[in-house]
Amino acid sequence: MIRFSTAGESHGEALIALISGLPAGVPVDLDFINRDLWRRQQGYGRGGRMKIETDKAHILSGVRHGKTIGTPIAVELVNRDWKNWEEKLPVETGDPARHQPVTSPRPGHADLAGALKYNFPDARYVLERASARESAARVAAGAFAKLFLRTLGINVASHVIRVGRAELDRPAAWEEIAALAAKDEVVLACVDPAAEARMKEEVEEAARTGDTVNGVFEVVAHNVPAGLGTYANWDERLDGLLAWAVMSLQAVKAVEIGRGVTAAESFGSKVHDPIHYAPEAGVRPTRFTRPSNNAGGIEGGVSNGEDIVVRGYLKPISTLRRPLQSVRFDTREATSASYERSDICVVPAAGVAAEAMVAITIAAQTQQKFGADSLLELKRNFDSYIEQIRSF
Ligand code: EPS
Repeated sequence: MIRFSTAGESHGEALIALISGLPAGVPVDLDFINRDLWRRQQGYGRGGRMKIETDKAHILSGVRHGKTIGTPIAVELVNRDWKNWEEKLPVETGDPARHQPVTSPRPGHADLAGALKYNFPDARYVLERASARESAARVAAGAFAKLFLRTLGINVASHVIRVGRAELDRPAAWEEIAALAAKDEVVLACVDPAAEARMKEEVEEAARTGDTVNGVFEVVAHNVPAGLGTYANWDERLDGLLAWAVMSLQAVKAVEIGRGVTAAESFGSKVHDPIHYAPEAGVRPTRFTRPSNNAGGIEGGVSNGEDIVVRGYLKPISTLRRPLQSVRFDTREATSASYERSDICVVPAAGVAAEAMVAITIAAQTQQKFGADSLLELKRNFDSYIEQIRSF
């Protein structure tokens, strides 16, 4: 069973990712992991923190001689900003005069709800863990899931389809989306330059007006075989698992599978993907083909062999340079919400974090279905199942 968790505060010494359950023998490419960490830091509209950090994976366990050994993998990501916070946020009591409380909660952030819940007199400890900085650790764990999936020919990529009012107004091919990950400069991770320019204008407007803007990313998992997840039980449906995984990311307020949203306003004849049959074998295992993929690769909670398409809708970042109204925790007086620094737009970065969540979910389902201790054993199980689908 693949499991993962993270630990760490945004301005603490380090973030930790812990992932277990991967089979032994998966080749570990450190450059690939660091590349994903770099990608998560990019994008037009990222804040000042990204100039401080250069996220790099320091693998502490579970990998020896370049391969997984079937034991828990611990990865450390050092926070370079820690040197500016050692006295403000020490593990020991430290000097209270040097602590840095956050006493006016930001609307939209976890500040107020978290302070009420944990009985904190200020929101410092809340935002330290609620911050999207935590998603760096998810990306490290997700990179391991991707490396595992790659050995089976399964790849996961993302792109941005909306920033504010600007949207990508044409379909994107898998090859275009996958190619974005190789680019050395990330603007807004959109496959269409004209749409990307319009998206950039939205970020520029938000920057000018002390505001924030986000949008919608789309994650695509390519070459996932039919048969992951099941309709047998509510908590085993692949769409439900993916929705949970992506919704758990900071700032995501809605998740859509395929054309889930517009399907609700359409007739069935315009939504469901007809089933065709191609007698000659193609590159994919199944000879059943679909001229469209409105279902986003999942029917009845089960992958159907088409690309899995998951969209995440992000609320705008809640830390505003022109802050909204708030209330001081100590005096209850009306005041402006706290502002230290912030991002203006994080849609491309959130897309990379969502790739990690989708990869981990699909890797977990793969390990569950083809369950094995070594990659050799898993591949044997996987290949024999693919053969079964091929000859169905
Ligand atoms: C983030 C680091 C944070 C923020 C952002 C995500 O750094 P800092 O708080 O030091 O500026 O840039 O966090 C938020 C958007 C948030 O609302 O907390 C990162 O590494 O992604």
